[in-house]
Amino acid sequence: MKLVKPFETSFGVAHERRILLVEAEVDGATGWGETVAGDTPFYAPETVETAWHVTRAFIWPMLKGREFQSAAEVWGLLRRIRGHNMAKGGVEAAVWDAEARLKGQPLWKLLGGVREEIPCGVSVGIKPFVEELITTVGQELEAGYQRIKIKIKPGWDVQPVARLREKYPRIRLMVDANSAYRMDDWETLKRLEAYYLMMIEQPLGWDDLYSHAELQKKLETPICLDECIHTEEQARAAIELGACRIINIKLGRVGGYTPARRIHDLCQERSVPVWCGGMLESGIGRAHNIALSTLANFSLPGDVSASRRYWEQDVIEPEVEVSRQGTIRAPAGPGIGFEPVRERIEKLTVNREVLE
Ligand code: OSB
Ligand code: MG
Repeated sequence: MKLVKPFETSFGVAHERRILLVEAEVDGATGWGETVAGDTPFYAPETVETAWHVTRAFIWPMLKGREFQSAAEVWGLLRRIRGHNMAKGGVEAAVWDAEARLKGQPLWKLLGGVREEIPCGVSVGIKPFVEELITTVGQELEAGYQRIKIKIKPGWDVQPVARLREKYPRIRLMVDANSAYRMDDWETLKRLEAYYLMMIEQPLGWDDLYSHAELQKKLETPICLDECIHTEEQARAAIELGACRIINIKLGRVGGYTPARRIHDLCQERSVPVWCGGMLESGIGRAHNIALSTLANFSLPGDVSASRRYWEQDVIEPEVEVSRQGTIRAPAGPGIGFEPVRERIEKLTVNREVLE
């Protein structure tokens, strides 16, 4: 799927997304999931190809013909597979959708969600000029979004943040570095504190909790971890070490709803707020992110936003829309509550494998 506009982060530019969708047949019901691995291993270790391989060669044989009572058991059935969370998460989410459809219930309710409306923010990519950033942010605020996150990297940090703050003194503003800095850069990050950011997301190494704990001691601004939190154990370690004060939960990065809910509950016990991150998902992954965001401790606006920000035409109906107040209403229909449009998906499909 071609993005309506390119999205630049510290690790690269995306013009389009190759998206791996999973359709799971469970007791005659069909559920859909999205495996959020990217084309490159530059955000996380998995790629579309590794996820495809692990799904067909390891995940499928462990689930094929297995009897289980609930999608909540899938994570446990896959425990022999180490890592490959995105591959697991795509399949697990599809089984959850199928279970909710079998029960005629919205997935978010089945998961224990409590929020009828989720607060939305946007993630704004790196731009060639500050003027363009300011225009884009102005449009997002006009659309109602409650929080602005901008991507930063060395050379695109203090200046764009300062200019944005000058223009919009009162907005909820944060930055995401996607691991572009080293501990030696801490003084640059310290300078960002003059602009009262809500948080600084993943400034240091993708798997480096220790350095984040050291950095958090030097900063007043909360650090939020994204890349570092790929398991419940890492989440616990991050909280105990003081490596962050906020956690971004992504279904794919942690391996599905079971680990996502455990991390959510752990954070809730420790009074660590969480929010739902995005991976430039199609409508299917987006619908799952909405379901996850209804859990009680998703108290901060996340990166889940309207379909039209990404796609000319999404693969679900209705498309995801955001209210003038910057919220998305949790859907009333069964399962993910949005219908995948088969003809549109077929048209976009370049490779398919049926496992049976
Ligand atoms: O770090 O949150 C991230 C996109 C791709 C990979 C990593 C990230 C992102 C985003 C975009 O920030 C979130 C979205 O709008 O879906
Ligand atoms: Mg991030």
